[in-house]
Amino acid sequence: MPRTTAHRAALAAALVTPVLLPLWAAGPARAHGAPTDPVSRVVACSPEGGERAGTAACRAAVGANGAPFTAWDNLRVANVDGRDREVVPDGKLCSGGLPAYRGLDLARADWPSTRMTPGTTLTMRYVSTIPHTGTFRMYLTKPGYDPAGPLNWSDLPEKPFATVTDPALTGGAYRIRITLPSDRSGRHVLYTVWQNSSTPDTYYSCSDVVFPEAKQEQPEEKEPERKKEKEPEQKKPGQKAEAEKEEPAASAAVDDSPGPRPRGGDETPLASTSGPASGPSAPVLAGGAAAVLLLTGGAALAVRLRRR
Ligand SMILES: [Cu+2]
Repeated sequence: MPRTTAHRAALAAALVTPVLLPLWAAGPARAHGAPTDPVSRVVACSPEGGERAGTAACRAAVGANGAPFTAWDNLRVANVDGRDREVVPDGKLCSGGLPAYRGLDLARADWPSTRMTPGTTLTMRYVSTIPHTGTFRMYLTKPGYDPAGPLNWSDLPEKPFATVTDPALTGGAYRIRITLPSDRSGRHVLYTVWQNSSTPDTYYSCSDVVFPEAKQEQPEEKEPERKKEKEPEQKKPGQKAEAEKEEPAASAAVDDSPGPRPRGGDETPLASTSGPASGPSAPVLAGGAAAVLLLTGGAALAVRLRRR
């Protein structure tokens, strides 16, 4: 569709369905995108990252970077054409090898993170205001990954666990249905590669995620308490049924619902934030951010679109 139409559609959707981060507060003109759920390092540590931006990891990242991550949605490399492993050097996966984002490559185990449950199906959000066509490839670091070391290509499986082409852009974000591998525990990096087909660019993102620590192999009956604790937090009722219904679909399915069709998990984050800035303030932050967006998002976005 023509760009102006797309912009109008994106704006309309943005006004109906707020995202959970104040990404569209007044700021420099921008386009492109980055994952917001699970939140990417560049978004978490951007000036719009809220509490997360104040964490030790983000402060160190900005320090090492020498400049703030204002252009959180502009982490892209031209003309890679799928040769990610040749073009992006080991240890520099999170910056895409771009000096302007080098702070994101710091090897540390305390980046703002998102809790996840192995084997679950969920909807990733990748915020964007200007639509591009292309394919998203999602990788998860291998079992045994050491988050205290640099992220190298050998830490990622050869093949992505999910691949989605041209997902729906609703509410200002691409909705990407993924089913997580079931054999991860502890802290990992969800590495997202968005290879555009409508531009020469490929976008790279690191989202830090934390799975429950591995437990001993035990009969299910032995762990009822822990399970009960986790369920309501991770998904709303109905989400599970839906995930089961969709299985055994491929490891990822495009969420192509055209409108605000009610579905479990779309109104609330599927996974909650953890890490140094976690706690009861997270929902409050999200709610406040949504309000901020409702008040300022439309105007800021309109200004931005006009600038384009
Ligand atoms: Cu772009």
